[in-house]
Amino acid sequence: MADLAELEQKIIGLIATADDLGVLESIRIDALGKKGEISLLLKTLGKMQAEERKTFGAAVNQLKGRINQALATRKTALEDEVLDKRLATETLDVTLPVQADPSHQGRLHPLSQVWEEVTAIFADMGFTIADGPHIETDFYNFTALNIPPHHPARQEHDTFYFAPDAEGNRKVLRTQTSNVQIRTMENQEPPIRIVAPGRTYRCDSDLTHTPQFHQIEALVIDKVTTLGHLKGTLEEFFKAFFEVDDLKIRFRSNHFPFTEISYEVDISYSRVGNKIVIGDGEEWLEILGSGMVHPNVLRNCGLDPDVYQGFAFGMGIDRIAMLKYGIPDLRAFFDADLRWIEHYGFTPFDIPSLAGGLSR
Ligand code: 2NM
Repeated sequence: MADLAELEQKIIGLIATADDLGVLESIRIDALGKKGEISLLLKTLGKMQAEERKTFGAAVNQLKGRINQALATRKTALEDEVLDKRLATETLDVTLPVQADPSHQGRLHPLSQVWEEVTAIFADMGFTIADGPHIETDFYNFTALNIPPHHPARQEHDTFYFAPDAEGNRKVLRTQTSNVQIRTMENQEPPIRIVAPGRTYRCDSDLTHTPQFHQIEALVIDKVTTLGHLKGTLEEFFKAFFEVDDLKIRFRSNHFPFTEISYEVDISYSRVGNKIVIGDGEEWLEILGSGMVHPNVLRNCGLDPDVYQGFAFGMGIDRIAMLKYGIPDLRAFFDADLRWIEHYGFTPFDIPSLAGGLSR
């Protein structure tokens, strides 16, 4: 019995000074493991007299209980120490600014944003988005649009020409997106309601022109299509695009080979300081060309002008992007300057829609 007290003192002493969980576990194995000191004591019970076995067995079992208790207490204490140490080193400063998620760092180019905005508006009005080739034959870029060979209007287009083929035909980089309208009229029975946004090309480069630019052209063909439809469409479009309730539009007579009657369209704005504010105002800004599709164009596409008529218009996406977002220099669009994109760009997760808001 004296041995038991001594053994208890030794083991409890070891447990009290164990300073990590690994050491504590080896103390447990040495005492209570299969070949541990307590287990060996229990194995001696078999050789004892019944009376002795009873008292000694009970004493060893109680000792075992106390050792288990001491082990559990020390284990909890050591685990708390480990946790405290972690909490002390792993600090989190909640006053630091939130780091931007990398997926939110990219920016949409303002042209891409405006492209999405205009297509969202026209799609909402019931237009289909159409596209076509950028490298085009002379017929689709000029002749079908009522601009015959040697017509002076061809010179105004500053066309990029490819080298002539074996038959002497020269393809061109399209100077406007009207080739899409021509191809649509050839291939699709009216009613037609399409917009064709896309890249266009002219050999011209200065403060307000780049050799590659962007246009959106619209075409509506039906049995009854009027100037009233054109005016209503444009008024709705500009109010939606510039996100204003008040806006006036003005039609000025003009001439295009592909429309008869033809108009240039202005929208109203006012000057606040040196800023242009689109909306109600006394000043006028030229914004697009439009008209009723010329009967010759309809005929060139196999449509009978006595049955069908329609309107078309075209405008520069680059220009309306500059106007809406106050971007002063067109050439910056093509510079790929990251600082510029960060300033003028849009987050790709704000998808423009009439219901959800265009530019927010
Ligand atoms: C403009 C201005 C006015 C136009 C005409 C056609 C077609 F194919 F129907 F004849 N497409 N686009 C048009 C009319 C384009 O851009 C300033």
